[in-house]
This record gives sequence, C-alpha cells and structure tokens, in this order.
Amino acid sequence: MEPGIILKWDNKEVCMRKHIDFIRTQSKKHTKWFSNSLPMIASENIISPLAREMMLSDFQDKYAEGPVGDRYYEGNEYVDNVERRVKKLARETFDVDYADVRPLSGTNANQAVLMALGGPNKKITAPDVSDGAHISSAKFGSVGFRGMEPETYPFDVDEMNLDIEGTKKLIRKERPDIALFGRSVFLFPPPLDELKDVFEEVGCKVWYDGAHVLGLIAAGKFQKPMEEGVDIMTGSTHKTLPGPQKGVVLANPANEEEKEKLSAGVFPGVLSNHHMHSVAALGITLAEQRKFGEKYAEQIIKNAKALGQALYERGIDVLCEHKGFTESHTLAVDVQEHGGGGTLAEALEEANIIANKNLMPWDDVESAKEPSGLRFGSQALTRLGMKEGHMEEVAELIERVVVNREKPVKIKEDVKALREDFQEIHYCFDGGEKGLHGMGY
Ligand code: DSN
Repeated sequence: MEPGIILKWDNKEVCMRKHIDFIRTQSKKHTKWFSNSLPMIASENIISPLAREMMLSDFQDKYAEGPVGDRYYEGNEYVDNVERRVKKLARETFDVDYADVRPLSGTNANQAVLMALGGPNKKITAPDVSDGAHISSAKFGSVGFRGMEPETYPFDVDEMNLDIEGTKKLIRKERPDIALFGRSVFLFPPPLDELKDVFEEVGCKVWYDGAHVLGLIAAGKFQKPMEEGVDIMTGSTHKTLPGPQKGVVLANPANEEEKEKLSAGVFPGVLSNHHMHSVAALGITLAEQRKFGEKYAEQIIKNAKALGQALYERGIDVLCEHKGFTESHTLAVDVQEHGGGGTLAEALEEANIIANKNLMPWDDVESAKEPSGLRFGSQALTRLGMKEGHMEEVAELIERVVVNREKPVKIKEDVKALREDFQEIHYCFDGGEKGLHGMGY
C-alpha cells in the first residue's frame, strides 16, 4: 500500500508502524532479491560479517569532531582508540605517510582534496567522463563546483587508456596545478611511469582517484601509484576493497603545511562529523585485506578475464580482446548492435543479473540514458566464491539476455539455481553476529 494512502488514517501509531513495516519489508525483499541474483555492478561489493557488525554498533550514534585525542565533544575514548588504529592500518596497507579515514564516500574524499588544493585560480587536467572518468572530476561535478574547468586528456580507444604522447603534450601546454588520474571504467593502469618526467618538469601535484581499484592496489596487483609519481590517492572503500561505504585520502605530503591543508580539506572543509561506525568497519576490512587481499585480488582479475573471454566467444563485443580484456575487475562491452546499454541493463535486471549501462569513449554525455555500453565487475561474484569456470555459466546467462533476448522468467530461475551454491562471503574472517550478514533473511 502507498504511504500517501496510509497517511489519511486517524490512528497515528498504526499509521507510523505501517511506514516502519513498509521500510523493513522493502529491505528484506532487497536482500532476498540480491541473494538470488548476480551482483555485477563494478562499484559495489559485499561487506564481511565482522565489518557489518561494526556498522550496527553504537559508534553510529557518536559525534567525533576535531583531531583524534582532542575532540570538541566528550565521550570519545574508545572512538579515538579505533580511529587511531584504523589510520595506522590504512597507512600500512597502502604504504603511505598520511591516511585520513574520515571522508564519507569517494566523492567526499575528492571534494576534500579539491577544497585543500583546488580553487577558481587553479588549473586541473583530468580524464573525460566519456572515457570512463568519475563524474566528480567533470565540469558538471565537484571539479566544476570548485570553480575549475578540467582540460581532458586525449584517449586511445583501441588501448582503452590515455594517449601517452597527447597527454604529455597537454600537461606541458596547460601546466596544471593538479594532474588527476583514475576512472570508473578502469580497465588498465594509466601510464604514470611514462608521464613521471613531465610531472616533474611542470611541478604539478599528481592525484589518483583509485576508488575502483583500491583493493587491487592494496594487494599489489594493479599498479603502485605512490611509487609512480602520485602524491595523493583518494578512493571509496567499497569496490575492489570490499569495505563499508566510505572514502579515504592517502598521501605522501610534501611538508607539514600540505598535510594540514589536506586534513582541513576534510574537516572542516567538507564534513563536520564523520561516521565512526564505518571507520570501525573499514578497520576490519583493512585487517581482512592484509590477510586475504592478495588471493582475492588475483581471483577478481582472473574471473574478469575469464568472463571477458567467455562473452567474446559468444559474439559479444568485449573491448580490448588484444589486451586480455582487462587488468582489473571491470569489463567494458559494446552492445550497440544488440539494442544499447540502457535497454539491455534493464533486460538483465529482469533476469536478476545486476549490471549497469555505461558511456563508451565514442558516446557523448547526452546519450547517458541509452549509451553504447554495459559495464560488468567481477569483484562481488568473486567475493561469493566464484572461480574462472563459473564465468562460463555467467557468460551464458548474459548471452541469453543480450544476444538471444530470451524471456527473463526462465533465465531468472537459472540465475537463482547458480547462486544457490554461492551464499557465503569469502576472503574474510569467521565471526560476526549471525543474521547480520545480509544473507540472514
Ligand atoms: N558512480 C560510481 C561508479 O559506479 O563507478 C562511482 O562512484
């Protein structure tokens, strides 16, 4: 029943309980739906039971403004202990001098860096949104709202990567204050090593948005941005790093002043309180990453490559066959000839295969509703225990939707049958409250 109808009832308690029931039921339905589906959105993952327990802890209720150990609010003894420990874990995991675990999301972390180092009198270069950049780096996103207009790097579509000579030329010409890298369709590492000399020549700050590949970087399985000329790395913590929804700023600041600027960019720059329950959950994710991350990252990449191959063999145009499709968790697929990304993402959802439409480099932003592409991520299926062999089955299910355009009812049943064997979360420690791990309904 619609909430609007319920509001006409006289008895307020009954009415409000109905709202509560409605919300709880929707949450349970969502959980049930997802436990029968193939979660393949490249920016999502499944948190571990122990980390999820922290998301429900009393830390959720706390205000912790100000520096650790010198808060503006009392009652932070245990909060401080946790934040101190999580920062240490983050510094060690990413081998950096400075880690800020307060940002609430990847975009929030990006806003913080822009508050610290950007501004209307500053110049920035960045990848283009059509080439897979995150919207926060666009003129219509956080960069634009900070009063800056990004100059975008030339892109080599065949390589699905930056055009190296063109990028060198652009940086030399623009002499940006900040050169930003990283993407949301992040198939291959940007050629930082090749650009290193130009960064030095120009003296720009090099900023890497590693949200999508943070877990792969932590495991040493993608590239080592901080050894390849990057000064600051931001990221959300819930993609290939399978943590809570939040963000981080990681850096090797040039000096104390820059460190303070970065810190002030977060607080008071873009937030007042940060969310301690998610800081605690991130700490658990990082500890699990240290133990299981390498094997997990290896399997994510193997699965993505295997899925790419299996789709390609079924006549689906997965980009970059000549490069093994991907070096990350992500596949970019051109589905123009099969009906377009928007239409097919919806058709896949009807079959309980959850992926998203995506702009391809040749699309303009105006075609965002029906772009040429689909984006698939292997990280959540891997988290559920799937291996390369299972990617054949996944590819076949996708083929039935995308190529054969079969009715979704039967495919949905087959998706459910495949998922039956994959209900546990892998690459994490045992423990956590039973029933709180998203599979308990
Ligand atoms: N919009 C997200 C993605 O799907 O890549 C990142 O924030």
